[in-house]
Amino acid sequence: MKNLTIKRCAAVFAACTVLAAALPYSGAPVIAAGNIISNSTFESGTTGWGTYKESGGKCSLGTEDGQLALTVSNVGKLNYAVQVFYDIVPLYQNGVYRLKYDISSSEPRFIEGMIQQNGGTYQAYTWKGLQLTTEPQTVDYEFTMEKETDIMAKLVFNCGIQEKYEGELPEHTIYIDNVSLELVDDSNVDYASSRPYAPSINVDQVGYRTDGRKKAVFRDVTDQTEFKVVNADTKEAVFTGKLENRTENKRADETNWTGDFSSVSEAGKYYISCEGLDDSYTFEIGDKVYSNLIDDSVRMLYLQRCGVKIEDKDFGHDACHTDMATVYGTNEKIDVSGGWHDAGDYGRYVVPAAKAVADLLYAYEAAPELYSDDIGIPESGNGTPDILDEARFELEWMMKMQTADGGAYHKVSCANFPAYVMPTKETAELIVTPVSSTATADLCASMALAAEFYEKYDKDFAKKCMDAADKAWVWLEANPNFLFKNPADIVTGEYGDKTDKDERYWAAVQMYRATGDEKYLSGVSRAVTGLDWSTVGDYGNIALLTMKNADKESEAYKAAYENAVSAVEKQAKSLLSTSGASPYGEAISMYNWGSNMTIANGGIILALAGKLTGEQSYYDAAQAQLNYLLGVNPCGTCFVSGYGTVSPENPHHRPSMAVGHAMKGMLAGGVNQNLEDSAAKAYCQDQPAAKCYVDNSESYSTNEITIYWNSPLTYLLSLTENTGSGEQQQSTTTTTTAATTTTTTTTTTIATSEVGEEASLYGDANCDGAVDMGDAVLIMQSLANPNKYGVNGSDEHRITSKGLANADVSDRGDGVTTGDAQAIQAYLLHMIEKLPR
Ligand code: G3I
Ligand code: 9MR
Ligand code: ZN
Repeated sequence: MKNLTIKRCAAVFAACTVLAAALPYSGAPVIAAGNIISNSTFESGTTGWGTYKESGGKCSLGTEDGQLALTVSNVGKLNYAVQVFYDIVPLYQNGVYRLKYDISSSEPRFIEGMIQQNGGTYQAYTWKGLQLTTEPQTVDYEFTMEKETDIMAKLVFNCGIQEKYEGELPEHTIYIDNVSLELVDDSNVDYASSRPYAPSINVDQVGYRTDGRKKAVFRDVTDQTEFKVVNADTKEAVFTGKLENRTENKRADETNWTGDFSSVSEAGKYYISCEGLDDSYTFEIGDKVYSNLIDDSVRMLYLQRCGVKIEDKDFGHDACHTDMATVYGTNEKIDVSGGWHDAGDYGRYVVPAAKAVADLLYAYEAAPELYSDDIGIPESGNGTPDILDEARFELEWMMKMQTADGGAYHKVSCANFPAYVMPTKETAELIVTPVSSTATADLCASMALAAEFYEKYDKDFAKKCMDAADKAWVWLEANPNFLFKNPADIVTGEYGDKTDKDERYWAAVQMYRATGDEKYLSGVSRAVTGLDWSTVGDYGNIALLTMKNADKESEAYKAAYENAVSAVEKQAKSLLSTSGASPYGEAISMYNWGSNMTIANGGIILALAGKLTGEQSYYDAAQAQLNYLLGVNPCGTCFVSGYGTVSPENPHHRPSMAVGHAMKGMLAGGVNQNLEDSAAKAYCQDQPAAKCYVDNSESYSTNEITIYWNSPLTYLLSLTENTGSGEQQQSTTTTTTAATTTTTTTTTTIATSEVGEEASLYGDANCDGAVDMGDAVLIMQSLANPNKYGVNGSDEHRITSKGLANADVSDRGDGVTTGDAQAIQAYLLHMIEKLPR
């Protein structure tokens, strides 16, 4: 209610101050001036202000005569049962602030006014008890921020019950106006200390496979042209490389160079140095650099288990969420115990569950040798690989989510998200929400897929999976679109969708793969795509690409297969070009919620295209996605907790928040340029798109974790195993003529079969009695990594002498070459009629 012009200027100035204050990476100092509160005089509503209610508190917020007006109809049972607040107030340690506001109440009463931590212990940085009367009083005082810098503190008025003062109160209104918070003295503020360190040389902090592509990304370069790879133990430089590909990286607002050191292949610990820049973090080169990560990426799911006692030194707890759940809108109670908590919250949702299970099963299929039976879950040592045991835990819960007529309930959770407590402390009523066609189709597909995998270990369970899939299919045929929307009184994860076409496609293909019955393909005309929770078509494509027992002569199969191949190749081409355009190699150009999943998913498609075409560039780009997740990114962070040098320490993950440190092996959601929570808004407002990430537990839109962000990481780790270029093993021919020097590394030949070995089935390189992609893959592996997959290699799945005879299908007699792998693919794609060609 003051001079409008002055107020407008103040608001603009305040907005600038917040912007400047929220610069985690920039070196510019913050100017101590202006009102930090942008909506301070309320002439245009309540923007920026909100209320919080709990424990019986009831209130509503509006404005009256240009003042903020909080009408409290019930003071509830706690002093903070009713709060009115202004979010995101940056307070710098040692800064001196002046806080000022006018306040009154229609009913005389005591309240508390403070600036507090938003999360954690909710400690107050400044606090005042206020005896309000109907006459406005001006509160005006200075305080020094003594605690560590908190860039997203909250100005809060506790308007709940005050037992020591008035206690219960009739309905009344509290008026606030002319709020101002200024940083009046920042001479003792060390702004730099509140910004995370931004390394100038970004490497994969977990490490690189010996035969893999190895790249580092540089920034802050002035006139340097070279870098060195240094052995961390001996401090000797083992390689000198050139800084290449200078790129203006607009998305990260920096200039980058890349350094390729793929030829360093000796196992060991290294770092990268470049004159004038800080050395990179130390990383490892080795054949098993990702082994622990693979195990932990799966074991994290064990720690997410619901409904059973969890054994773990840090994260163990008694069985949680064991009550019967109410079917929404009825009095019916059902048992839906089990399954994994979805994420940082404790909801359990069928749609993302299906993605997670599919990733695990296909991860296992892609590289079974990576998955042991001893990762430290209760089923370890039972003869079934732990990854299959873990997936089964989720599948058993999904079965409970199926109705008698085959539909799948969409989800089970409480009505609201819980406080930051361990799962046993969430004791509100569990509610099962209605059936959806997306959940049902996802359940159908994942059960049909699962049936294959458990056949070998537990026939009864495999049959149960198939029965569930059959039932779900019947429901799908009888029911058109049943898309899900959260009922108005349930606010937990929605996992809604615009269409169930892709889910139905996946279900149809997976039913065909499980049964061989072509009737399931009748509705499948073209391949659809997607590997996240809302679009799942590529799981159908993967089912076709990796199907072993198809009738290769069938027209229906051929059509579906070819569609799937071209859908995957088309995506891979575009991903390859996106990845190639970014110095950091990520195959995305927009960073949305869960971008790390999108990046892992892109890696999966790229690696599949590598397997289809044998083209190394696809494998390299797939590897680049993994490298991005593990440290080659503009945030200089390894996004998996507990791995690398710098990784998420404050994930939005309730068990981690309750215990006080991050659970290991969780992939954070990652960069999200849409700033969808208050921490992201506070810290990233002024950041370029590619740096909108903050390791703050309040940042659920950048720093949460989920089961279905971890699972594509596991799958990507599987698919990139043994896909290195094997540069050091490749035979390189250098032809020198007077005018030109050409280096060719394309055609590599390994030993021909032993003299006299006869082919038993042309193309069957792995001697499993069929000609399929596995044969082309083994040929490529044996060429890329002969020490492991060559005829004298160390791996139990290495090519045999008989396999070599079978494999030599192109230009017979020339030994086994990449041409043979290509010929097998051409045959599988029906481009050639028979083998040998
Ligand atoms: O895809 C669009 C893009 O086209 C658009 O340009 C952009 C601009 O806003 O938005 C993109 O959509 C985003 C979408 O995720 C992408 O999948 C939305 O902004 C974003 O709000 C949405 O976030 C979802 C979030 O729930 C909120 O609904 C996440 O995908 C989803 O993973 C997340 O899931 C939550 C559960 O609800 C509860 N449990 C935790 C879990 C993880 O945070
Ligand atoms: O904790 C919730 C997280 O798991 C979800 O992904 C996210 C988006 O749905 O929501 C989080 O809960 C927040 C809610 O949406 C808004 N109020 C603050 C909650 C954080 O506790
Ligand atoms: Zn639980």
